Amino acid sequence: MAVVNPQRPRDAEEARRLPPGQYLTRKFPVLTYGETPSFDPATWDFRLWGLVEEEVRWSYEEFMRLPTVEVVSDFHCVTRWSRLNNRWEGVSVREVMRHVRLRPEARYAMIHCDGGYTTNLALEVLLDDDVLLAYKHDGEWLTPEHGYPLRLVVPKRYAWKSAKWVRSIELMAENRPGFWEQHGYHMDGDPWKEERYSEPPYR
Ligand SMILES: Nc1nc2c(c(=O)[nH]1)N[C@H]1C(S)=C(S)[C@@H](COP(=O)(O)O)O[C@H]1N2
Ligand SMILES: [Mo]
Repeated sequence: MAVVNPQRPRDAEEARRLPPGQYLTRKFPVLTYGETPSFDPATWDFRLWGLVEEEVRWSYEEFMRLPTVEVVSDFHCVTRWSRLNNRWEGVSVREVMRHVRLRPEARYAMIHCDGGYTTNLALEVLLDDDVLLAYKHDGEWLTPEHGYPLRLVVPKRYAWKSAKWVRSIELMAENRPGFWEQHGYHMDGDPWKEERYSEPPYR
């Protein structure tokens, strides 16, 4: 009898989509450093700030009126599991960024989350067309552990860059390390280049 190992690609297509050093999971593991923050729609807001001509702030109700997109993408955690074909629904980061005029020096972004988690991204990575602020996954509202009410999804980077419980994006001139990047994870984190860790002193 053939034994199916769920961690191995089923076919050539899955094998092609698995970055080096990764195995497959068919489940949806939760990976959080710390507690799941609570959410109050009355006080929640989402902000774009830093190197922008004028800051923008949306209430939860306002944010949910922005046009929606759906993106199917693969999710690669640096701890080596990958989950293929995630159907994310939310607002494209390109759409959100249309509402601000960037200062010419803006080249990087810091993502700020409830609970204090941060992660940094180059602006060109953040503005890729498959990057979104998601509130649904595979047709269901995100559960609190997976980032409800709003998480970033950056398919072309390791999943620690896909920040959960996002509250703001800060535009910056210089690159600065976020939470895991300060603890030795790579500043860019491209899974196809296996950019898992950087050399000390991590900046
Ligand atoms: N705010 C916040 N976002 C986070 C994390 C976290 O600890 N806090 N963990 C990251 C890591 S390491 C991974 S692999 C993914 C996991 O997302 P999931 O728990 O929805 O699978 O979320 C990322 N986003
Ligand atoms: Mo991760």
